Amino acid sequence: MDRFPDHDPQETQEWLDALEAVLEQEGPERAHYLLERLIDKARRSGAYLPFSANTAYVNTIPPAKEEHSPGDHAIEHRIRSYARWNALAMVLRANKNTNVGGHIASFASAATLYDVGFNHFWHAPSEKHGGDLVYIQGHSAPGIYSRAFMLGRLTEEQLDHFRQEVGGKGLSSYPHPWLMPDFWQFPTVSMGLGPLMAIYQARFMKYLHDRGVANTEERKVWCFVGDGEVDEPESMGAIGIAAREKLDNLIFVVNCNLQRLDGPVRGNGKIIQELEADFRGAGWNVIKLIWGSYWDPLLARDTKGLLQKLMDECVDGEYQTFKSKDGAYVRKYFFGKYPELLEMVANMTDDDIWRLNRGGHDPHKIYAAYSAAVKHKGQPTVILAKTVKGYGMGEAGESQNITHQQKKMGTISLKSFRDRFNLPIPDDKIEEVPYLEFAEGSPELNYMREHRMALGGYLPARRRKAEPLVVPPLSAFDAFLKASGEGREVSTTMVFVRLLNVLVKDKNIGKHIVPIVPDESRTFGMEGMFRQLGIWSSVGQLYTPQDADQLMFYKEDRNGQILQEGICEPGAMSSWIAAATSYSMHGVSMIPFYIFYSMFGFQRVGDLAWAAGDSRARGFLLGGTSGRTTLNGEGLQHEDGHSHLIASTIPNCVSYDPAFAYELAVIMQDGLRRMYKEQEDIFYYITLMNENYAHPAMPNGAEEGILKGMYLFREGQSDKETPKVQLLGSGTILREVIAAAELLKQDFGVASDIWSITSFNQLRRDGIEANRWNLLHPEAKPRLSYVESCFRERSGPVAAATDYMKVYADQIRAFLPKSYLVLGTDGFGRSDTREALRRFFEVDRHYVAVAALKALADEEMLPKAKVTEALKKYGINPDKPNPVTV
Ligand SMILES: Cc1ncc(C[n+]2csc(CCOP(=O)(O)OP(=O)(O)O)c2C)c(N)n1
Ligand SMILES: [Mg+2]
Repeated sequence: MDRFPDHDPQETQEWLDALEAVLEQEGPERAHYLLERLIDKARRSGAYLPFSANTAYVNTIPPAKEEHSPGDHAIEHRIRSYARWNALAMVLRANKNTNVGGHIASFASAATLYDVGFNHFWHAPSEKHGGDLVYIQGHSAPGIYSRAFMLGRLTEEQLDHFRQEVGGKGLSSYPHPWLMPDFWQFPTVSMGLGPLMAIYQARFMKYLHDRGVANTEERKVWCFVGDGEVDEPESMGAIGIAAREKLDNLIFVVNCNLQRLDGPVRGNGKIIQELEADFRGAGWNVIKLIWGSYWDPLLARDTKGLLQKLMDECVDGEYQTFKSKDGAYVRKYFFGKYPELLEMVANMTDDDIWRLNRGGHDPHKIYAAYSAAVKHKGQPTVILAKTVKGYGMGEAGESQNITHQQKKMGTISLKSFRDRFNLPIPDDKIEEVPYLEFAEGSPELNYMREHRMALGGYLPARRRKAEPLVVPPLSAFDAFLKASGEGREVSTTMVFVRLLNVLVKDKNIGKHIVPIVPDESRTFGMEGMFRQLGIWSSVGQLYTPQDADQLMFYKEDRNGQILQEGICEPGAMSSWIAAATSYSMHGVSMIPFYIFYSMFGFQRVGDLAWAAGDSRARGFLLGGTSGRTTLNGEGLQHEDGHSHLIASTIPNCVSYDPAFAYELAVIMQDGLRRMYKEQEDIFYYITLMNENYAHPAMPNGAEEGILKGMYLFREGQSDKETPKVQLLGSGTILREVIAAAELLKQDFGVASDIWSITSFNQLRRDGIEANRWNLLHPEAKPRLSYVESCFRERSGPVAAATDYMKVYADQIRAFLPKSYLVLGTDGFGRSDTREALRRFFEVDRHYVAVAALKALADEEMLPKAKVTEALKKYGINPDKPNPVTV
């Protein structure tokens, strides 16, 4: 208000009195209406009134409007105190001997926020309710274990093995479904991914409901976010979509403890005010939960608004410092700023002042905020809860900059923590930091259990499997196993779209298919699906599409099947994760196919792909327009020569680079079988190309090799005199390899066995497995890797070419007994025709032929002069610069 000098205080008072009268007699809604009308009138009359997204620095819900918690607060306080202690104890005990780390201060600030949720709000899946989904802040994991321990869900031994997982009895450092598949649902510790995934989870639940796949109506997604974590663009980047989609099934709780790892979050500002403006501006329902109940009487007496003014003026850096001191300090440096306020607290002791609590530590206020949030309709809600980092840790960390990583507490601090929370631990036991439990039959244990049973059971808990789906046999794709026929040239992308068409029509799994596109449908030739399947929209289609008169018009529909994400790969990936974990979250398997420019896949959203692996996601990722030389024209930023390498870093990601229609059909069918019938926790990355060519029929018995990663595509005819080479190729470059075999035969009388390599990644994994076994069983008959078994009875050296970096094909070198020459596309891409690019990157048929001859010469099966002859014959300049460096 200081921005505007008050030129006429009497007039001001008249307006304020009028407003007060409306508030008293007609209520806040009427007052709101009148104010909006006044602002509207002023603007229409030409006045410039800049928008302010902020409200005063007080709780959004006034005391009179608070819904009262039905809980027993004394019992809840004891439960929470034990939970705090055990969380602290497990971190201290784990670090006494092993130094494995862990966090105390984060949960200490959030304990009450979780406790109220567990006791009163969060449903587990049951017959009555599908279950709420809670994204827990990664660093608060000890507190969640602590509660589970008190409920008998975890043992003391497990707590003692916090962060010591290798023996099998431990607890993971953070929420990881991969490591604790019956417990954790969401990997949240990579800051920013939790909030992003939660938004798309909430949206996907609306999708499932609209399509009649699952009833998700009463279910909520709760997402706990750190106030430091909101710095991540991923945390805030999708809040607009949550509002646009009216995700009233979504509740964010931002734990505003004013600190992050190194220090204050907004020392010079106010994080709650900043976030209020961001979220309100984006269209969210914002509930500020700043002050605890002890402030209510003071605020009620603040008729002149002076306390309010002081609250507004004080910055977060100061608020933090206050809580690292004591009541006397707060009296002097907070209330002391204005004599009237000093007077206001004159009859309060320093202890009374210290007890003035923050909203996020007040179970009554939290209950009121949660209850308002779950009832709110038409908008997502964010609760901005002010807390104290390291609450209760006293000198060992309360509100101190070092607190985030504090994992040691001396005896004095432990004793004062014990006293503060009234914990039954004798002095002579305090240094052992014993775990605390409520006895069987105690009111506290009964209370905890009863409240959880009333809400359907324990949380967190993760469902491992859903009903298996009936997946189509390979024969359903018969048409793809035959030759495409003369003149029928198509790309593998087209083949994929056709396969998808077969799948969406399948009577068993058609409904479960979720096509996901980030504004690239036309790039991949999928626009036909707009009309056929519809693009899901929660409001249907409110306009006549421009192309309404066309066969394949842009159809949005409440029952639409396609998720059109716009230009947002992280969002599309989050939708894919939601669909790919639907078997666990919703008990119904969905089959997502997310197709994207391969360059904007793993490289762009790699951390989400990692989280997908941790989440045990099941689904298909399709890297479209892949290959460094196959997407001609687009250039350096678009031409991908390494996505397979990144894919290979994720242990449960199975990746393929197929060349032909039948390969793709076999891979997809087996993927469906493994993920949705056998329910293996794996996901697929398949690259697709946009080069058109004819597709041959599947060689007899190729299925097994296609899936393992290689099979003999064509055997070279040779007698004993003819030198022979083994040629390997993958993706479209296989066709260059096939052409090279012709050249070798015609020009040099060399025979070639041609192998189609569907996955160097899978071949390497298999080889490593065999080698490992041999290492550990030195005297047993050695196991052969699949690569070795393929080449065991084959003669001649080996040469490989792919449209990826050389290291991709190089991965199998260790399993090849013979000399091995690898071609690949290292270096930045650029735009040109495919022919020119393949020449430039040295992966065209001529280079393959030269490489084959060189491999033969290295084995002394040909004179070296033959290689020189080939270089000349094919017009290759040996002094051409290396494409990596130009
Ligand atoms: C992407 C990412 N970057 C950095 C970290 C390391 N890190 C873990 S916690 C933390 C500070 C968190 O502060 P805040 O979000 O405020 O949570 P609090 O513990 O205060 O509740 C940081 C930087 C991480 N886990 N993920
Ligand atoms: Mg914080």
